[in-house]
Amino acid sequence: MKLNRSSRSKALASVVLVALIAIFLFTSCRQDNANSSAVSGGALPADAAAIADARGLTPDDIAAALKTYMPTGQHDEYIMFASGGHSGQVYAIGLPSMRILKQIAVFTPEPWQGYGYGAQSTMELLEAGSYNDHPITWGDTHHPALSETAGDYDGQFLFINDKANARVAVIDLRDFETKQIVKNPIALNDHGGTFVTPSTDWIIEGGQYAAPLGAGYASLDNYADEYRGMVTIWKFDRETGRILPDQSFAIELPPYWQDLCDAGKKVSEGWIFCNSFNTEMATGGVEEGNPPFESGASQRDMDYLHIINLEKAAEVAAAGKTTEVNGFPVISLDTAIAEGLLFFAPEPKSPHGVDITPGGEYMVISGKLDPHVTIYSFDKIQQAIADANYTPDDYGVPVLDFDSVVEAQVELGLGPLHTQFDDKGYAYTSLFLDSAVSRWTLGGPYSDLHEEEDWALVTKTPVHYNVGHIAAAEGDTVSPDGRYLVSLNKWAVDRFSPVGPLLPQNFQLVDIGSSGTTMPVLYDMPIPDGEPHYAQIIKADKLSPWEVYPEVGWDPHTQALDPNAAVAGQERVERNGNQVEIWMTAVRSHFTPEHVEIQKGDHVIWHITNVERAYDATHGFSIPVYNINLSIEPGEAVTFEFDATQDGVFSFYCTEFCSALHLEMTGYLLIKPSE
Ligand code: CUK
Ligand code: CUA
Repeated sequence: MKLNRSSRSKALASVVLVALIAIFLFTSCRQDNANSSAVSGGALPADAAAIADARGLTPDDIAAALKTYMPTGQHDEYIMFASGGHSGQVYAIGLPSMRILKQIAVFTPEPWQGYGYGAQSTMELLEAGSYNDHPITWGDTHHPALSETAGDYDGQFLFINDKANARVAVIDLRDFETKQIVKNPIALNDHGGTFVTPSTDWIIEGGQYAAPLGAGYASLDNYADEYRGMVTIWKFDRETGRILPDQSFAIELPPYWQDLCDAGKKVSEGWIFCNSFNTEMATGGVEEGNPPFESGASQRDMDYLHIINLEKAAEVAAAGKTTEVNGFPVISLDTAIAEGLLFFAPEPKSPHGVDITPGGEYMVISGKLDPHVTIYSFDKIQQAIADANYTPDDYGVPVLDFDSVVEAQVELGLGPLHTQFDDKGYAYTSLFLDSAVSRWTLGGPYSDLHEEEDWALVTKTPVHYNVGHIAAAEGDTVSPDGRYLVSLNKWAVDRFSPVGPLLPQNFQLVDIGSSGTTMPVLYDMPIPDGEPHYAQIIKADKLSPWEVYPEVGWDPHTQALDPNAAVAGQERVERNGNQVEIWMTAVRSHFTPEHVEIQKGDHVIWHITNVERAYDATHGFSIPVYNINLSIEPGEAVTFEFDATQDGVFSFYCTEFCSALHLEMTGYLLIKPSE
C-alpha cells in the first residue's frame, strides 16, 4: 500500500534532511580528518533534498538510510549468524548494512562451496550425520550458538542443531566451514539446541517431541510409560575443535515436550534451564475424534520449567551412574531424581523460550497463550530447593512452589516468545500475535541502568510480521552491547515486491541505541530461504578468519597439512591395477596435468591443490556427469574419489571466474571404453 504524503510532511522532510546532512557532515569531518576534503568539499549531491522529496522519504526514512548505508570498502561493525531453517544452512550477515556475506553449508549439500559434491572430507562429514547408514541430505537449523569464553562470544566456533533429525554441527570460524556433524544417538528430533555453557565445555541439545529413547517403536497407547523426553549434553574440545561423543551424555526426562534451553551464567553457571509444553501428554489423533495437538497440548494452565544441575549431572555421568541407550550413556529419570539434579517449576501458559539475564540472576519465560513474561529468580529457586519447598509430579520430579520462585511477571502483549537483553537494563521480548518487539525494564541489579520503574513495559515497536526470535548485539552474553536488534519475522506479506505464493521471510533491523520509547525499525531484509529461527550477533572485530589457508597443501577438515596433497612440480598420474591416483595442481589459469586418460571401470582417487597465495584466488573444479564440483580456496588441498562407470570425453573446468583466461582453465578426462 502506498501512503499519500502531504506536501507539508514533504517540506518537513526536506528541512530535517538538510539538518541531518549538516549533522552527518559535521561528525564525519571530525571523525575523519585525513579524508576531510572528500566530505567537507561538498561531495554530497546538492539535490539530495530533491531526491528525498521525489521518493517521498520521511525524516525517519532518511535517518534510517544514513544509519545503515555502508559506503563501498567499509566493513560492518557486527556479524550476525542466522540459522537458515529448513535450508539446513547458516547465514553470515553484516550489521547494520544487512548485507549477506556468506551462506555456510551445514546439513545440506551446497555446490558453490563444493560441499557434498565429491570432496571426500565433506562427503564423510555429511555421512557422519546419517542414521543407521541411511543418508540425510537436509536439516532444519534452528539455534546457532557462538562459542564463549567467560560468558562472552570469543569468535572461534559456531554450533547449530538440526531439529528435523536431531543433529548438531560444529563450524570453525577460522574458515567459516562445517567440521563435524554428530547424530543424536537416542532421539530422532530435537529442538532445544544449541546452547553453550559460558566456557563452551558443554553444548546443550534439548529434545522436543517425545518418543521412545533410542528411536525404537512403541504404541502411542503406552505414551506415558514408554515415550520419553531428553536433553543431551555434548562435551566440546576446543583444542581439536570437535564434540567428543565418548565424553558426552544425556538425561532422560518425562515425555513432556522440552522446547528451548539456555545455560546459566555467572551466578547460575553450572545449571541449565529448559522450558516445556504438552505436560498434558496429549497424543493427538484428530482423525479418531481426539482433540488435535494444538488444543490437547494446551489444556493446562502450567507446564514445567526444567531446572537441571549440570555440574552434578556431569559428575553423575562421570561416575558411570548411567544406563546405555544405543551405546550412549543416559542418566535415567530415577537417577536424576535420586541424585537431586532435576527440578521443575510451573510456567504459564504454553511456554516458549527461556532466556537468562546477563548476570545469570533471572530466567525469563514467555507463555505463548499468556500476555506475560514470567521472571524466575535463581536465588529463590536455590532457596526453594534448600527448603524442599516442592511436591512431586507424576514421575516423581520435585515441582517447586510457583510463588516462591517467581520474581516478577510483566504484561507485554499477545504471544510473547523470545527475550534478549541490552546494556541499559532493558529486556526485549518478541510478541508473535501482536507482531511487535517489546522493550521492558529489568529490576534487581539492573535497576540503576534505566530511569523507568522496574519490571515494566516501556514501549513496543511494530514489526512485519509474526516475529519469532529476536537477536540483539552480543545479546546472549554476560555483557550485551545494545545498539542493534534484529527481528526475525516469519511472514513478509506486503513488505517486498510479490514473487508468487512462496514469500521470503523478513529480517528487520531495529535501532535499540536510545533509551526510553525510541526504538525505530531501520531496514527490511528479505531472506529467500528456509525459515530462520534464531541468530546471534557478534562484534566483527572478535572474528579473525584466515585470508588464505596457512600453508599450501592444507586440509581444512583436519586444519593441518595434508600429507598426500599434490605438490607443484610433482603432479602425476599413477596406476596400480585398476586404481588410478592423480595429483593435480591449480593456479591461474591452468590445471596440471590437463590430460587424464583412464579406462572405464577404473577406481579414481584424485588430489588437487590450489597453490595460490593470493587473497580470493579460489578455483573450482567440475567433471560432467559424475556430479563432482569442488571449491578449492588458496592453499587448500582436496581429495575426491569415484568409479569411472561412464566412458567418453569429459571436459573438466574451473567453475570460479578466476582470471581473464578462466575459460581456458580446463582439461580433458578421457575415459576409454572397457575392452
Ligand atoms: S523456535 Cu523458532 S520461533 Cu525453533 Cu527457537 Cu521460537
Ligand atoms: Cu580457476 Cu577459473
